[in-house]
Amino acid sequence: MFKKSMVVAPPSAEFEAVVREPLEEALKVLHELGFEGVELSILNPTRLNLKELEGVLEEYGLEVPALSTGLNYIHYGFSLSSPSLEKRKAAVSRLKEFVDLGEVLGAGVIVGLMRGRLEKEISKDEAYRRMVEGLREVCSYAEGRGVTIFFEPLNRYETQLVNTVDEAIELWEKVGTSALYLLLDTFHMNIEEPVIEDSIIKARGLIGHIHVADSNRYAPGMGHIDFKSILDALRKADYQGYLSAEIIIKPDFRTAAKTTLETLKKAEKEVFKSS
Ligand code: LER
Ligand code: MN
Repeated sequence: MFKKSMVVAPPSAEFEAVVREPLEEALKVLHELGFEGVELSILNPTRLNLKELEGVLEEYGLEVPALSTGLNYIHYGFSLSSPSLEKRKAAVSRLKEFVDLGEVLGAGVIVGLMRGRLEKEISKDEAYRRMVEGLREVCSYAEGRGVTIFFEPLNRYETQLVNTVDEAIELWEKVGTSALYLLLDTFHMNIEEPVIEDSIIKARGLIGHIHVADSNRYAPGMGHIDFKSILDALRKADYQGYLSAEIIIKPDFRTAAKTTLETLKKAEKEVFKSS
């Protein structure tokens, strides 16, 4: 069985595939429904009231498997591959601040949108080189602190840098650090991978975190992804981490969260029964 979490962001977040409710209310609902964790999507980890956060996490018995960083790209343009030195530096130092928080909370740090997209001023090779350079610096900082970095292949409409599992494995080999793992997101995989299950098996041993969303990015169960087959592939790949729902909330938070859990639990039942 896999532990489950949901991505929760501040109500002001300009990203739609997250829960945007006041944190304490969101955690209360996740706890009541039976989630084991919460993935926190944060803008500035140094502005956080850590004591208060640790208090509510303890109150609702929730772990934090991962810290989601993409709002820093959406709101501020912080990007590892940016043509702007200032933006690249800001991305590296912000990711290091996330690593510091990850160390305290026992959470991995996601590099998804913060690798940036290809911008007009530079070539793809140059953008890629800068991304690798920034990633190496963040990973070496993370290694020293025992924190894991989760690199996420994203679909072609969100970036031109690393869209597929094959490309992510190639990047992993290039960066060459023990801190780096992959984050596979079923929404992106449904667009980019020829066969999602085969790609999961290919990434065996490298998968650090999973984002679940259905084909339309709504809750699992609201689209046409076969979660039984996906969870079976994750079982075969010996994946032990979280299934974290990064979904567009429809029709409302509680219903989306319940549908997520019901779909995943039903799929799990079938997968683990037959194993
Ligand atoms: C963006 O589409 C996404 O999947 C996020 O997890 C990236 O940070
Ligand atoms: Mn994702």
